[in-house]
Amino acid sequence: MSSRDSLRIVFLADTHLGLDFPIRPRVKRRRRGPDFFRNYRSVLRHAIRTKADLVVHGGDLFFRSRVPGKIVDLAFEPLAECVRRRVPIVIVPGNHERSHLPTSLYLNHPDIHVFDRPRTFRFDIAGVTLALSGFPFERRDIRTRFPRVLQQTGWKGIPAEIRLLCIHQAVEGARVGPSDFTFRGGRDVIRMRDVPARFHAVLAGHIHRRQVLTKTLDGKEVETPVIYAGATERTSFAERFEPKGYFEVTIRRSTPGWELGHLAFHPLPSRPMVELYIDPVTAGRQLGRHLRAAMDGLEADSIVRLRSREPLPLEVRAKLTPEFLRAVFPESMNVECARELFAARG
Ligand SMILES: [Mn+2]
Repeated sequence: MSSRDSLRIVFLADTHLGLDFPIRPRVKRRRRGPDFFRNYRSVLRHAIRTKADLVVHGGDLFFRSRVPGKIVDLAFEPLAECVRRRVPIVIVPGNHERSHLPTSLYLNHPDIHVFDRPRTFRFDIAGVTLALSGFPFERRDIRTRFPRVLQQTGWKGIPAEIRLLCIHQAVEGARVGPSDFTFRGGRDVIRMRDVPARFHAVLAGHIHRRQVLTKTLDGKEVETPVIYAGATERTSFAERFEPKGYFEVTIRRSTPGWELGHLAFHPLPSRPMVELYIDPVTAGRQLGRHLRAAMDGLEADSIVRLRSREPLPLEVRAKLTPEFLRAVFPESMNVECARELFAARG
């Protein structure tokens, strides 16, 4: 058997399938649900077309733990297609799944591997041995418990040339949101120095912004980078400036052993997210006209969020019904109201 010089893994995370995807919608309006499925399928199609050695999903496949059977099938059918085309799949259950994936016959396929408990999956890919260790999202004090949970994966007892750790957790130094919040010392945060150097990389979900962490909080370089692919679509306005996509991770032969090679980020399409501020004075006179003027120049498929810097008069708030907004904004847009619009005045 010939032994290869490199392996290529397609790594995605936080697909949040099922979000805004009602099975029997009460009102007909544009939904964001199909955007999430489109990007998810496009990642898996890429993996099949380029004959990736493996697909890793870093968790939050679904947007919550109980999803309708139709959503479960829509999510698992493309995975089944992947394994039919000889691309094995590894999935980490995330927090939105409450650390469990819904049961499905699809998951019985021997090439779909789920970290339903701390464990290690070993692959022989054209003569190269690859071990993926991981565990489902751990809600309780992962900071203290990480070394023990990692030990429970049994990674030390399983020989392999390449080792990856797959998790759905926050790691120190990870940044989120428009104001760059940084995860530091919380109980829900894993320390960089607790990741054993024998792992070539950590493939992580949970943090929706794409980033690669290589240092401890005090600036020391570590051996094992933590790779966040980020979400494949923007799940909230906090992510509105972030590019979305997935990574292609190459691991190559070196002397001695193996090393992390090229990390290619592949962007995925995301519709523009725009915040429109309502002016309480002009809105009080002509709300519809005010909103139409404010949306002038927006892309037709924008996702709009209405905001206000000041409390709105009661008569304006009363007009901001879903029916009113559907009449004012084109069908091609999504519109939502920030909670502050309905907050009590003063
Ligand atoms: Mn998530």
